[in-house]
Amino acid sequence: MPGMTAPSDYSQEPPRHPCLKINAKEPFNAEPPRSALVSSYMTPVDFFYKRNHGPIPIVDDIERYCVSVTGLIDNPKQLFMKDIWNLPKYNITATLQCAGNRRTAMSKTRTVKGVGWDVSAIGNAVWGGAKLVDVLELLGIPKLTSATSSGGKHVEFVSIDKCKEENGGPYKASIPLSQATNPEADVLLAYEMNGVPLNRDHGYPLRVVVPGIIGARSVKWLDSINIIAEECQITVKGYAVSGGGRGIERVDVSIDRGRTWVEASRYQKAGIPYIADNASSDKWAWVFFEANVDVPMTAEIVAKAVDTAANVQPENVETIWNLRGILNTSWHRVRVRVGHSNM
Ligand SMILES: Nc1nc2c(c(=O)[nH]1)N[C@H]1C(S)=C(S)[C@@H](COP(=O)(O)O)O[C@H]1N2
Ligand SMILES: [Mo]
Repeated sequence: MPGMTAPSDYSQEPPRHPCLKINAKEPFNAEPPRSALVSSYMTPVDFFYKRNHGPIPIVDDIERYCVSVTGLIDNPKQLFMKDIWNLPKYNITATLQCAGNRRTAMSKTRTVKGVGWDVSAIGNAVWGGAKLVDVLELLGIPKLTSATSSGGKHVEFVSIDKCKEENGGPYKASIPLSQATNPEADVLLAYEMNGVPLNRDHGYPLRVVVPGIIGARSVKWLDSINIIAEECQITVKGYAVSGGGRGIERVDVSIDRGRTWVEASRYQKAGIPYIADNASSDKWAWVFFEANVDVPMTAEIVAKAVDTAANVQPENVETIWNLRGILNTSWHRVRVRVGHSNM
């Protein structure tokens, strides 16, 4: 991306206030002492919680920095900072909270996964910037639109940071187009926080602010904005394995809890087609599978395999429950949320 780079290590991180309680060092995740929060209605930038998924990007040329707007839109465009500065400026006071705030307390009931936050992964600030509704109007998408003529129904924000949990990919989040084009929703492309340019931790030079508390949608270091359809194509990958040296005859994947299925492709070794029970296949080894499916914004993906003796995985774990909790061969179910992997 022009003008901004995303380092893959932590050698160029910005300075941070020594009072912050560090919950994870790399990527940097920290919250202020609780007393600092209640001592002012507007949280000072230094004390605002910092929730990162990778190293902080570096702006090397603000003049060249631009955000590309693409996807299901008639006129894709590159937006430079001057285009955004030229739009009417709004100052919106909004509290942002990480969805993982107070997670530590929850983990006392039963172990949970994620950064351990106390009670201060929350902050209130006045965000200054252009309204997303004005930016989209400039690009030909009118106010209060719920679908573009080419079927776009969501606005996806893509950043540039290399995120650990995304295997080095960027942080992304999306909101419905109806929210993005609603002037009352106050969605901002913000360049200021508490009256000063955003600092590096909070998304300099430009971030999205989606008011309404959930911080995860407020993508920092914006790289592109994509207008997307409700459904997204994703690749489902997994393994299937049977006992006794039997091969895998087929694997099916469903996105509607088993009402309809698509057959997945199967493979073991590159360049050699997998044929169950053939000498070219490793009979004692697992078989990988892969299928492309269109999924709605949220879905439960199910996979099941059939072996060469026509054994099929049972649908539910309840029917094969046993005291030792072994041999759970039931259908594998995975819940997904497209374009999302936050908190
Ligand atoms: N590019 C990018 N945007 C991001 C994140 C991130 O790691 N990278 N974290 C998200 C999450 S989970 C939260 S809660 C907020 C945190 O914003 P803050 O660090 O400015 O408080 O930013 C969101 N936007
Ligand atoms: Mo978050």
